[in-house]
Amino acid sequence: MPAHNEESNIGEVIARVPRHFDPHCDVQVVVIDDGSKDATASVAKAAGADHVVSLPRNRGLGAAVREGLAQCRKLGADVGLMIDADNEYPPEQIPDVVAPILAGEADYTFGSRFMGTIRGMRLHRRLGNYAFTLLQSLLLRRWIRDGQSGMRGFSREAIEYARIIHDYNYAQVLTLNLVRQGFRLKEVPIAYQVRTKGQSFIKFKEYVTAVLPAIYKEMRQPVPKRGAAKPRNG
Ligand SMILES: Nc1nc2c(ncn2[C@@H]2O[C@H](COP(=O)(O)OP(=O)(O)OP(=O)(O)O)[C@@H](O)[C@H]2O)c(=O)[nH]1
Ligand SMILES: [Mg+2]
Repeated sequence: MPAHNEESNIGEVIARVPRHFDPHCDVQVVVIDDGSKDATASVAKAAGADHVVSLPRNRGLGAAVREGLAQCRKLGADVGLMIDADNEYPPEQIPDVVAPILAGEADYTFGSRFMGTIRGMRLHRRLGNYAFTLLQSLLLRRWIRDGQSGMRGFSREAIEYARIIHDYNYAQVLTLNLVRQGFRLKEVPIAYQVRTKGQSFIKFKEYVTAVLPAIYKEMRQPVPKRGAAKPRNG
C-alpha cells in the first residue's frame, strides 16, 4: 500500500483487507509510507499493518510502488497486491483481483473500474483515464480498459522482473514493461468510489509532463521476453 499523508483513510483500508479468504494464503499488509508529514505510519500500525516501511523523504508514487515490490521480494511473497491507501478501491475485492494469479491464468491483474462500477469520478478525470489507457492500448496493440488502476495483482515472476522507470508514477510504465516482457495481463471488474477525505496528488500539468516522457523512455528500452516463454508449474 503506497501512502502519502493518508492518516484519515489508511486505517479503514487496512481494516477492510480480508485476511482469511484462502486457507493456503498468509496475508500480510505492507505499507510504504512515502515521507508522510502526518500520522500515516502510526495509524497504519494501529490498524494492523504487518510491515510499515517509512521512506525518509517523499520520493513519489513510482518509487513507493517499486519499494513495495522490493519488500514483496524480500518477504518471499508468491503473490503481490497493491492497493491505494486513499479508500477509493475495495479491499473486499482483493480475492477477486488475485484469483487469476492464484489460478495460474495471469501474471499481472488490474482491478478494473471501467469494467465495474464508478462513483464520483469527475469528467476531466474520466477523459484523462480514457486518453492514457488508449495510448497504452495502441502502444501494446492490445485492448486495455483501465490503465490507471490503483489496485493491481502480481505473480512471483512479475514481482521479480517488474521495472518502474520513473519515481513520479508507475501506472503506465509498469504495464508497458510487464506486457512487453510477455507477462499475461487480466482485468477484473471492481467497484470504485472517489475519495471523500484527504487530497489527490495529481496535478494535470505536472502529471502529463512527467508521465509522457517516461512512457517514451520505457518504450525505447528493449525488454527480455520472459513471461510467456517461461513454463509454469502451477
Ligand atoms: N508514495 C507516494 N504515494 C503517493 C504520493 N502521492 C499520493 N500517493 C498515494 O498514492 C495513492 C494514489 O494517490 P491519489 O492522489 O489518490 O491519486 P490517484 O488515485 O491516482 O488519483 P485520484 O483519482 O485523484 O484519486 C494513494 O494511496 C496516495 O496516498 C506520493 O508522493 N508518494
Ligand atoms: Mg486516488
